[in-house]
Amino acid sequence: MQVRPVISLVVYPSTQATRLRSGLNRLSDALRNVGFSIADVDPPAVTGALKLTVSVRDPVVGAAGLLTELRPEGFAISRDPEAAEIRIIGGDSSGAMYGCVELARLIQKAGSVPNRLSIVEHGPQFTLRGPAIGLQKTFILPGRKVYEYPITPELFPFFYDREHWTEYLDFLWVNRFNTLFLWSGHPFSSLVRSSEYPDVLEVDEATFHENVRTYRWLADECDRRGIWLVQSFYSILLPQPLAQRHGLDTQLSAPNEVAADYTRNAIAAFVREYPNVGLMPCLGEALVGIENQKFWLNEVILAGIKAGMAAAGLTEQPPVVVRTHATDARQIMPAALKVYRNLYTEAKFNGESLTTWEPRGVRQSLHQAMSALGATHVVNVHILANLEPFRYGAQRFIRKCMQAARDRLGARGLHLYPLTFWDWPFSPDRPPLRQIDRDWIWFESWARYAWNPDIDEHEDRNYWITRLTEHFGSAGAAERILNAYNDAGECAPRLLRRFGITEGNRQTLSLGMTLDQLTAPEKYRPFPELWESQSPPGERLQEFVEREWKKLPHEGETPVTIISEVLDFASRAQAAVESAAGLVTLNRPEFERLRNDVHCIAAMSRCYAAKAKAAIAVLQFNFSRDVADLEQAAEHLADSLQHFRTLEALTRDTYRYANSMQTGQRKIPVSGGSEGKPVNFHWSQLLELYEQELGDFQRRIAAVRSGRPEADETTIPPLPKADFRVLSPGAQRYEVQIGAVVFTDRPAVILSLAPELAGLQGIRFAHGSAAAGALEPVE
Ligand code: ADA
Repeated sequence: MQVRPVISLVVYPSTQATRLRSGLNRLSDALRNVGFSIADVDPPAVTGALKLTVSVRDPVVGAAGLLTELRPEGFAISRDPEAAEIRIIGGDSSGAMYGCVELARLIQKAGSVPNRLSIVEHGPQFTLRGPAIGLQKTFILPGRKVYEYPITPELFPFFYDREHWTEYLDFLWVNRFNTLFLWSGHPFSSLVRSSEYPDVLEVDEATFHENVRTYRWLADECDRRGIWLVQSFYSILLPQPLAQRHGLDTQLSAPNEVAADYTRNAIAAFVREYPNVGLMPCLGEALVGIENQKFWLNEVILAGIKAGMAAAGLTEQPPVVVRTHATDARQIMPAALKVYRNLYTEAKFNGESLTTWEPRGVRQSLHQAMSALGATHVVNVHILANLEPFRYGAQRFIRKCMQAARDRLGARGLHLYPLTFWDWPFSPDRPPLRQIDRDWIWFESWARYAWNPDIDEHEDRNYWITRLTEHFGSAGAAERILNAYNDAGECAPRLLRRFGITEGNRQTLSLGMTLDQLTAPEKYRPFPELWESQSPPGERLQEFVEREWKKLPHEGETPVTIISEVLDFASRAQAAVESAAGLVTLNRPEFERLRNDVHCIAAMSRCYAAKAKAAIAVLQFNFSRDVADLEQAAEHLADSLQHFRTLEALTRDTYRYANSMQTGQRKIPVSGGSEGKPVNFHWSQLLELYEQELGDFQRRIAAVRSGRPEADETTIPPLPKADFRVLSPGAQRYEVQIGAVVFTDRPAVILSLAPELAGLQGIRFAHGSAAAGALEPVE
C-alpha cells in the first residue's frame, strides 16, 4: 500500500486572521493536490512527516535578524536542503498569507514540494497596490449623463458573475495586489437604502437585494485575500428619482440642502452596510469651486462616514482616498486631515495616457506636494488613451515608471487602470477576449514593480522569459516576444508626448491625426501639460522648424529624434516577433494576435513618422514659400496614408474598436459622435477622411504650381468667437471641427472646413424638426 506523505501544519498564533486562514487553505489545497495529507498537530504524530510552520512575527520561529527585516506584508520561506521542516514567517498576517500563496504557487508549478527554499520578500515598496474596474459603459445611456449607470444585470452581467470574480480575485492575490477600486458615478442608489430616503433607488427591488448580496460577498472575498475594496464616486451626482422630485439636475455644480442631506445619509448607510469598504470621492467634475469642494468633503462625505461609523459602532476609520481630479487636493487636504485621519491622496501618473518615466513640471510638483502632506500618496495610471486598443507588455517601461512614481513623485501607492477601462471585462479584440487573459502581463508587470521596482535586471529578465515560456512554450520564443513587447511599447508613449494634442481621452492616438492638427495644434485646444509635464524636455513641431530655419541649436527631444527612435523601435519589435513565430509551441492563436498588434503598432508609428515629416515640410514652407517643400510634404502625406491603409487592413477583422470611450468627449482626430450614437471609433471609418485630406492637399499644390493658387488657407485667421447661450431645449453647443456631428438626430459629420470657422462653437439641433420649421423637437 502506498503511504501518503504527511504535512504536519503548525501555526503561530493559533488564532488566525481571516486572510491567514485563507492563505493556509490555499496552501493546503496545493499540498493535497501533490499527494500530501495534512495533520494539524505538533510535534508531528507521524514519523517522517514534513513539518510546516507558519507564523506571524513569532520569535520562536523567526530568527531575530530576519524579524526586524520583515515589513508589513513581507514574508520569508525557508527549507534547508532535504530538511524535514519548512518555515513561513510573515511580517504581519498579510505577509504570512502571501508566504502561503507563494509556496502554493511553487508547489503547483513544480508538482511537488521543493527540497530547498530560501525566499525573503522584505515587503512592498508601495503599500497600496490595486487595479480599477469600471461599472461604466462605452456609451452614455439615453436620457442620462456621463458616469450615470445604475448597477443592473443588463448593464453589468460581470458584476453578478461570482465565478469570474473568484478567478479575478485569485489573479490579484497571486500578484499581491492588496486593493480593488470599483468605479461608479453614483453607486449609492444601487447599493444602499437609507431610512430617510427609502424611495430613491435607481434599480428595482429584486436587483437591489441581489446587489447588496453580491457586494457583501465581494467585500468578504476581497478581505479573505488581503484585498481592500474601495468604492469611487463623483460629486455631486444625485439619483434621478430624487433629482426629479426636487426639480434638480442629476449633476450639480454647487451644493444645496437636499443634495447635502441625501448624500450624507447615503454615505452613512453605505458605511453601515459595508463597514470594511473604503471610499474614493472625486470632488469634481460636476461640483466646482474649492470652497464648495471643501464643504462637500468635510461637511457631507466625511460627516456621513462618521455618522455611519457611529451607527455601526465602528472604531476604526474606513480609508478615504481623495482624488485630485477637477480639484486641487493641496487646498482641500489640510482641513480634511484635521477632521479625519485615515486619508490618502491620489493623482494621475501621466494624465490619461502612458507617456514617460520622467514626469516633471507642474504635475510633478503637484504629486510632490501631495506626497509631502503626510498621507500616503497614490499614483493613478488612468485611462490609456494612447495605448488602446493594443496589447502592452513593456515591462522595461513599466518598471521605470514605478521607479519614477517613487523617486520623482514620492508616491507609495499604485492605482492601475486596465488597458480597456470602459468595457470591462472584455478586450477590444474581435471577437472579444477577457482582459485578465489577454492583458495578464500588463497587470503582472505593474504589480511586480509596485512590490519592488529595484529587482536586479538580469534576474528580472529571466523571470519574464520564464513567464512567457509558460505562455508560448519555448524559451527562444519567450525571449524574442519579450523584446518585441518592450520595443513596441516604446512607440506610443513617444508619439503622443511629442506630436499629440492632449494626454486626455479627448484624443485616441491610434486613430491618427490630421495634418492640420500637427501643423496648427492651437486650433484644437492643445493641453501643454502633455509636453511640459508628461514628457522629457524637447521641441514641438512648430518650434523645431522655426529653430531649424533660424539655425538655432535644438534642445532635448525633437520631432526628428523621436521619428528616428520610433521607427527604430518599431522595426526591431517587428523583427523580434517575426523571429519568434517559428518557435512558438503553445497558445498559437494568442501569439498571432500579439504578432498582429506589433505590426499594427509599427504601421501606426510609420503613419505618424511620415505625417510628422509632412508637417515639418509644410511648416518649413511657411518660411521658405518654396513649392518644393509642399511637394515633399505631399509625398510624406501619401506615405503616411499608405501606412494608415496598412493599419486599417490589420485591424479591420481583428478589432471591434480603437478606443473604449465612444462619446462626443472624444475630439482628436475627430469627434466620437453625439451622445448615444458612437461614430469614428474604427480605423475603417477614418480612411475616407485621410484619403480626402491627401486629395485636397494635392489639389492645392497643383493650383500653386499652375500659378492659380487657391486661397492659401494657412494665412486665413479664424473668425472671432462670440459669447452666446443656447436657450432652445434640445439644442446643443459643439466645437466646429472636422468630424463634428452637426445634427442631434443624424450621423452626418463635417468632412472639410473653411479655415475661418475652425474652433468656433456651433449649435447642433435636430434635422427633422428644423426641416419641419421648428428648432424645438417635434414628436
Ligand atoms: C476625464 C476623462 C474621463 C474620466 C475623468 C476622471 O474627464 O475624460 O473619462 O476618466 O477624467 O474621472 O478622471
